[in-house]
Amino acid sequence: MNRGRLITFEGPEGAGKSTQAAMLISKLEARGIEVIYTREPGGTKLGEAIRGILQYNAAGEDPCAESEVLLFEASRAQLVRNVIQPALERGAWVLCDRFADSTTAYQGFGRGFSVELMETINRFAIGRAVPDMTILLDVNVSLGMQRCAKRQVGKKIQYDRIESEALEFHEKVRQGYLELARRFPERFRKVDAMRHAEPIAEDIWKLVSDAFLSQG
Ligand code: T5A
Repeated sequence: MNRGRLITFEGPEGAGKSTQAAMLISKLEARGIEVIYTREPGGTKLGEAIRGILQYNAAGEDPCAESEVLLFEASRAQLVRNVIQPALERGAWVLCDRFADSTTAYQGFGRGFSVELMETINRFAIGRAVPDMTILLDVNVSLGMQRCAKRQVGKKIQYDRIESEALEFHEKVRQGYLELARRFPERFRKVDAMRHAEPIAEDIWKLVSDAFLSQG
């Protein structure tokens, strides 16, 4: 049995990661491929509980910046061991909505922790689950935020703890992602996400099918 593929979606807020992951899943499933979709933080019972703490202060107090890093990593370690690694080993493909690069971009470039330290902690959390491809959906901060705001029209839900950070923070995150794409060209594929969903999905399909499905 061949190992499956791990494809991660990254990008700033409102980049369209969930939308594009769903579109890619339909295309892969139409080819008879077993696909597991999951997200970070979350994807396991423990991870979803951590998500509540990180996004909506479920514990009743803000995590300090160091705790924030470790909580994201705890969610990640659990997701890798209980969901991602077993799926890859049985040959399934895993599409993960955010993964380790989110910590490097948000807590490293955004919060200002050492990028090397974030990468070291990421390696501890992910073990062998290194993504085969990371699709960076690049969107400028104002457009991404407009999309998030539009999605919330008529709903009670407000911006979560990290979405509520200043625009400068989100700009550092975006620039951090672009830097990661330059540093790791073998894994990252940058896609212009400031377009309609359909042409973005076509570009992603070409990248994925050329890389993994064209060998026959
Ligand atoms: N975080 C996460 C860290 O700080 N460190 C970490 O290590 C990790 C893992 C997670 C938060 O945690 C932070 C980052 C985040 O702040 P989340 O709720 O999972 O929070 O939020 P996001 O991952 O940012 O996901 P979003 O739901 O905000 O955005 P998506 O998934 O990128 O976008 P999507 O597909 O939901 O689309 C947003 C809206 O835009 C529309 C959609 O219909 C939707 O309404 N849309 C488009 N509109 C126009 N054109 C397009 N091309 C569109 N594509 C989608």
